[in-house]
Amino acid sequence: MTPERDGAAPSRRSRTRLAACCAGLTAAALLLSGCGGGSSDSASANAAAAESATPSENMDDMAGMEMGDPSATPADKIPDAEVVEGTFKLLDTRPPGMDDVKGAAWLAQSPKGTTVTVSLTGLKPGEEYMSHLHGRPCSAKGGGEHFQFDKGGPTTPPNEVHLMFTADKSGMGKMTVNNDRKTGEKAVAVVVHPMAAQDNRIACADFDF
Ligand SMILES: [Cu+2]
Repeated sequence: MTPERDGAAPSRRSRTRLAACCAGLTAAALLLSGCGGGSSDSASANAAAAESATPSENMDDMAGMEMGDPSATPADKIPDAEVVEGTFKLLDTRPPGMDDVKGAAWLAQSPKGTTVTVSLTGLKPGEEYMSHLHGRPCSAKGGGEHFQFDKGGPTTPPNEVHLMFTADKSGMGKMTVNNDRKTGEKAVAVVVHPMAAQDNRIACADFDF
């Protein structure tokens, strides 16, 4: 065997590993990209991707994409942070059975970055939900597009702020997520969606900047 061939084998293996990794990322991106684009094709692709992946596969796909830590300090309890708050209001795009959803969201900014907390009641027990920071007020198409730190960049964390959570037996859901960067006053709203149908915006909260 020549030295060149010895060198070629490991590089083939790493290419294979890279391809597998990217396929996983694509699936995760599909799953996450939901509410911004808004075509029904993407909604059914999201639903299909969610159904075809087991929970543990989803976790693998999303490694490195922070979407919430239930034990993190909530945004309204961060010391020395500037905190704004918003109250969730129901949107006309909500799915049936979501008329009792209520809650609040907090956005805290400090030298360490941004912390967002959402807290809701009236959700369907055991169902999964997704919240994002959005770039427009709730009155403008229910929050408009997702807020992005780098506009036109990746539609996944950490370039966007996503919170994924499951409602408990009483229909309550609460989640906190941290991001190293500060949103300034550009992330003006937070929207909550059913995980499996992210085009259906349930409720939106405007922050009181
Ligand atoms: Cu959203």
